[in-house]
Amino acid sequence: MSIVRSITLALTAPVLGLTASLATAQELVRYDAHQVVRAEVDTLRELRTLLALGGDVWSESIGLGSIDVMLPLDRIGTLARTGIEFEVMIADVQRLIDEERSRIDGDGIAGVGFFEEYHQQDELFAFYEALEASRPDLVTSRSIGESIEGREIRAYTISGAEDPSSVPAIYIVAGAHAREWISPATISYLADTLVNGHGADDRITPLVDDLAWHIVPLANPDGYQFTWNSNRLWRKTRKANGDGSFGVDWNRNFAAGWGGPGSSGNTGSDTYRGTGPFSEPETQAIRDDVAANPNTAIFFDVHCYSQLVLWPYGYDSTEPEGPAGEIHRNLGEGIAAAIESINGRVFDPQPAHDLYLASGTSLDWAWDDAGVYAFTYELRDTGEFGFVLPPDQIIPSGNEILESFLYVGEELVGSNALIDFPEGFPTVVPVDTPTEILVSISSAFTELDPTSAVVRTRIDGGPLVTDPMSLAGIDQYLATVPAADCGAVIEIDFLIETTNGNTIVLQSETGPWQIDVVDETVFFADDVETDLGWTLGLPGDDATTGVWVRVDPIGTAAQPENDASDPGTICFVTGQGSVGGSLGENDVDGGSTSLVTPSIDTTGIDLGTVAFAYWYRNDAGASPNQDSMPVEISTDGGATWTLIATISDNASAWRLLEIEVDLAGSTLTQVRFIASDLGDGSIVEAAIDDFSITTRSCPNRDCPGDLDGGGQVDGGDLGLLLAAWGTSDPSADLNGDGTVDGADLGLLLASWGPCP
Ligand SMILES: [Ca+2]
Ligand SMILES: [Ca+2]
Ligand SMILES: [Ca+2]
Ligand SMILES: [Ca+2]
Ligand SMILES: [Zn+2]
Repeated sequence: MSIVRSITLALTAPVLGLTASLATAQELVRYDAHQVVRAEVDTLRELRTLLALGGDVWSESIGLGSIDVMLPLDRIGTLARTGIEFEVMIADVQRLIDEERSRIDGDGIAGVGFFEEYHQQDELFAFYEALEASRPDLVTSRSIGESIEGREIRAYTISGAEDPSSVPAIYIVAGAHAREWISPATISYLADTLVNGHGADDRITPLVDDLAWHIVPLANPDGYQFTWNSNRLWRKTRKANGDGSFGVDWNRNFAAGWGGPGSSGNTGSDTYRGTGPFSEPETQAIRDDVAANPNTAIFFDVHCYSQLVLWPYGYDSTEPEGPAGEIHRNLGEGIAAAIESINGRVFDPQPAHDLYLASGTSLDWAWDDAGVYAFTYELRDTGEFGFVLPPDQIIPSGNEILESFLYVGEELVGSNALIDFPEGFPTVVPVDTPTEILVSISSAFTELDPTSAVVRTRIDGGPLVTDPMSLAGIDQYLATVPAADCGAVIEIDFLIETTNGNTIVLQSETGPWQIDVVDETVFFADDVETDLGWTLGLPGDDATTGVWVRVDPIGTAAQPENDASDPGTICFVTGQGSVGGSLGENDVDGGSTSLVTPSIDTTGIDLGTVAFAYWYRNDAGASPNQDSMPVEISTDGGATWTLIATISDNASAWRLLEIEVDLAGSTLTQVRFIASDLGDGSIVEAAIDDFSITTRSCPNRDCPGDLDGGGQVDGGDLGLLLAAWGTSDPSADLNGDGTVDGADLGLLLASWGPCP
């Protein structure tokens, strides 16, 4: 759940009267006739071929899939002859750098706000000094180490708490990679907004008072200044490696899987890991300062570019075990949603290994060794400008990242909790029957009072009724949905208190959840645990791998480990995986594969509901988010098919879908699911479970035979009565004797035709 509020504070950018003129003593490295290309690397052989061209890799890590590389034009010609597919992302790198230079060196920056331009180190620190001087009650600073070239590594703490070491802390590192200028710019905007918003903005004030924000704006000051003085595209530190080469990759030097895949032992490499874990003063500074602030709850390392929100692990393809994995995922998805809510920029939330493995990162270290929740941001953009992002994107980037940190802050102070329905949320409940719902409510950071959990319900807009929920396990509660008449709509939400007295209201994104009270008749229901005669693959299918199978799934990085049924183990998936399987193992490749239900007798249904659980992933590989899974229905034995839904959401989780379909006049009905990997190859995995076809209706009280409320007594009603034959279903037991039988059939036939 997220509650998005707008920030009413008018932000004024402080003008410090500084000029950004550059030291020009050193020769500036030029990138004339260089382009950045995005290569689609499908095999290790292609990867070796690409790397042999010796370009500057702009992607954060190296692996199969998309890689952005800067190359001189002549080698782009060579690349074209290798057959590796690529597209040009930046046609003239030097032109972008020249534009930036002439803007900063010239008069272009006179009068522009501080956050309308990038700033070198001295100016950034002057900005923080001014911030500290303006609100000494909120801002404190300290030196946390010294770089190889003797520059101070500074940290700033923003907090309105009397004792900032006694409140939960968020630790944010920026500027670890020198050329990623948008990182310190964005985080400085955050610092400015937190300080100036305190006392002026109702949302920011408590998040500054109740939390401590530790900010390291330039974790790699030597490298950053080098990008201003000498080489705009420098990434590493400025350590002299002793062989004429310079620099260690800050983000491969941490003691978490140090030396593993996605890092290099070659001193000249942009991912050179250093001589040992924490061999560098720039990483030692972070290690020691996080340790010196044991109230740190979440750690952020802010990079660019690619628009990603990443959580551990990068060094292998696992995620933190137990609830911590789920908390990382939930927070990561909440962060991405918060970012998108501001400017519509889509940031993909995913474990760091989803793209490539990378070892020795601050992210994995923060979780493994420091024991705090950890995220890496890859900020704007997705490759149009890459590292040379125009400065008019600083404030938009600042605002969207600010929103994500306000969300995280609210999670941390406990004004939010996570709600989940482990057995599913009932969008329909039976008539005149109380229904229990299992509810899971948890908070990553705040202690909840389980005795305070209540459910609130309201039937058809009537009075709001509050009932306690009973404890059903750790973080689990049973809520009772009250009995109601057919056709009623029940609104429902949940409340819980934190042990320090905050009340958290848990609702859907649009307010209370809604439940329809209807009479449901099941015509077909399959939890897939036994073989009910589905067809796996059709003539004409052309997928080469990932063909539908009915199995107890083995999870890969893209395919579920468990089915959706409870109880149950078996579902349909696109190709079985193997233990520890990689992202692309036996996913759908090369075309389409179809999953078709058996023929289902739907005689007598007018309006039916097709419901199923699905899993779908298509957000990785060479052309992510391009594929989808159509769901189609046929009522003529498979001769013609009609689209009823298109699944394309990358939940990486089981989701339920219910679709209303007109089945009037049908006798036999089939539904099919077509999973495809079309065009450029990508990772596509799908799964289906818990499929049903039902009708939902309320009888017409003034017209006893009109079971489906259609205004006449007809075949639809006959179908419902026959479906309830022999049961005590009150909606079909027309004479109320407790059994649906011939007497009821007689009454129905006697009233055949339009209702009076
Ligand atoms: Ca199942
Ligand atoms: Ca598969
Ligand atoms: Ca594929
Ligand atoms: Ca009866
Ligand atoms: Zn980076």
